[in-house]
Amino acid sequence: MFPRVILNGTMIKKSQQKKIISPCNYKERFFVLDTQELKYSECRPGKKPVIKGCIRLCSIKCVEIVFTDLPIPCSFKYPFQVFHDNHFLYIFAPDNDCRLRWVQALKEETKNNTLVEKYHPQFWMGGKWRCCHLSNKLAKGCHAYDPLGYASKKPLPGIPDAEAELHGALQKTVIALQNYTPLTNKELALQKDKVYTLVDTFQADWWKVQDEMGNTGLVPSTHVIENSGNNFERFEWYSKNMTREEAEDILIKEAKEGAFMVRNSRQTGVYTVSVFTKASSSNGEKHPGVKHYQIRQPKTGEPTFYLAEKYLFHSIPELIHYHQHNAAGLITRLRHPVTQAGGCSQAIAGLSQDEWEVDPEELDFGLEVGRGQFGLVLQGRWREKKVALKIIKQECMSNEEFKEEARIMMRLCHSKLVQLYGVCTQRSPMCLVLEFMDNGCLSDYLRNKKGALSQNAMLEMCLDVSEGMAYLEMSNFIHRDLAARNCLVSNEYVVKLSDFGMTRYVLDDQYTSSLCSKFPVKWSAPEVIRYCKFSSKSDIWSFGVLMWEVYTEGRIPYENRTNAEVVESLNAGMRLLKPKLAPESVYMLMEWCWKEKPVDRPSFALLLHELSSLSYL
Ligand code: 4IP
Repeated sequence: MFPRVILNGTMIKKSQQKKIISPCNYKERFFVLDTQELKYSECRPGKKPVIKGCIRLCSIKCVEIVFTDLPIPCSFKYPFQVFHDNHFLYIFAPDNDCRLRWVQALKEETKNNTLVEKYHPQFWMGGKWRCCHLSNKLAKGCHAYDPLGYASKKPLPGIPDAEAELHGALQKTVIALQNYTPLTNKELALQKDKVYTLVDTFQADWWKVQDEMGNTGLVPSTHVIENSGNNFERFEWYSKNMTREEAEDILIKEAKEGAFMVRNSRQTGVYTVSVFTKASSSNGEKHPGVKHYQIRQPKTGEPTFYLAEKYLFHSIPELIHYHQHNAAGLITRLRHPVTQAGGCSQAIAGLSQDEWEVDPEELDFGLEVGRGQFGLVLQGRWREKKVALKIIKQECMSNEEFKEEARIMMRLCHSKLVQLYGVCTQRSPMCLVLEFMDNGCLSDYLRNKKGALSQNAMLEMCLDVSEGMAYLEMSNFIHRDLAARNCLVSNEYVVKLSDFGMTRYVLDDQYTSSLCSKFPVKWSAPEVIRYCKFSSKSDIWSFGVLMWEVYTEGRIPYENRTNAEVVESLNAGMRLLKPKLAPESVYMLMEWCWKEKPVDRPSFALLLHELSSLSYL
């Protein structure tokens, strides 16, 4: 009997890395599932498709969705796994419906096989399972496998009709008004200003939403708002009926660098961002003024918005959120939202001052554990917790600006980031309350452990940092000073990022101007040295240097060379040499980070996946 075709379509697959030397790559393939096999081919225009792989259905032991907390490094974002013949094939579908169709059909066709009882719901990465942390790829799974699964209990839906497609097109989205940390596994994390697809509103208080990675879950309906295009009243930066002249009056009165508002433009359906800067220049002379930027939409019909053409967003709140952190083409970052009645909005929506202000009575100050850019770091206690207390010397930091930012930084929460618990501003000098890291800074740690670090340990350090950076990249947050000295090592030897974004508040010109001695030229991308152009791609450059620091066990890059000499050799296309301990494959990643053009460098999401695959070496 001839096999019957059940499903076919284009998806992306990750190489299965069957051999130690297999590369980690993502390839677009045309998949065909029939009653006997799952085949995938390479399709090239005008040429016959070439079959690249074929899996007999009888060898399949598990098919399931992959849950992930990491960004996906290819353009299709909905992963599922096919475990067969002791190999794991990860396939990425373009949308969740497509993924469910494939998982459901494959489960149906394999339900009578000898299947696993338990499977791994997350990826195999960095030499371990992200779900249970076991380091044996063939270790028994950690979650009960359901061979039928929810979807396969129902018959396959028919081909969507025209009306259904129309409903799809009208699918509603919501915007998160504030962050939300799930308390049960039925819930989903929300990130302020991100857009989510609304799946269900069957309960008034809990709505089911889906994030861009395809994960669904319940969220409090009070934390989201319908993204109906012009529903911005609840945002502190929106002043609906403000004219250009009124906006100028209010912002000039406010006279704060980066004070801004979003208002309706005279053109119906168009919005304008008005922002005050002390540095607008006319005839070469600098003087304070208000700049007006229209929020534009590309003419492709896509629901995207931009102020600077390169930075596109799905919603206006997302766009504003991004430019609150990055000037990215604007004259200044949007620093202070100004309300309709004038006056900078005090609290970020939903977060009261109490949530980030630490009561000085609750702090116990202990011994000095270090000295940083901003002053002393002490060991301390806060609410029964061992903490690090960073005492900020007044002359070192622009306090007012930092207080605003601290609230944003407190929302950045990831296992590879040193957590900021709060800020104590009621005493002088101000102090930051941070997670305590027993093993100090990474550069010292590397030097102390010289000769004793295994290849795995070094790779693990790079993976930790790239995970933290992938999270910052996803949160549109630029580190600006990534280096081993700004990473800390926990008592469990986990490396975490610290001091992210802090250089913006340093008042020492020697540190902030690329021409001066304290500027970290040796860690900086060429576009940062030349034009102070920071981005996630300039962070990538610094990450390459950090990898170099790890594999040289804490050596100073370009030892014995001055900043000027370093700039000269970079301009001549020279790069740091391969550290003796770095395998060729690791050095190739460093070189990738040091590509002259930022676009040629990888994203952190991609780098993280590349690094993970190296743990086979
Ligand atoms: C190949 O990399 C392709 O990704 C293969 O996928 C993959 O085979 C190979 O993995 C990997 O080495 P190059 O194209 O750079 O050689 P495809 O066959 O779809 O092109 P899988 O087994 O994943 O299909 P290994 O593990 O077979 O080496």
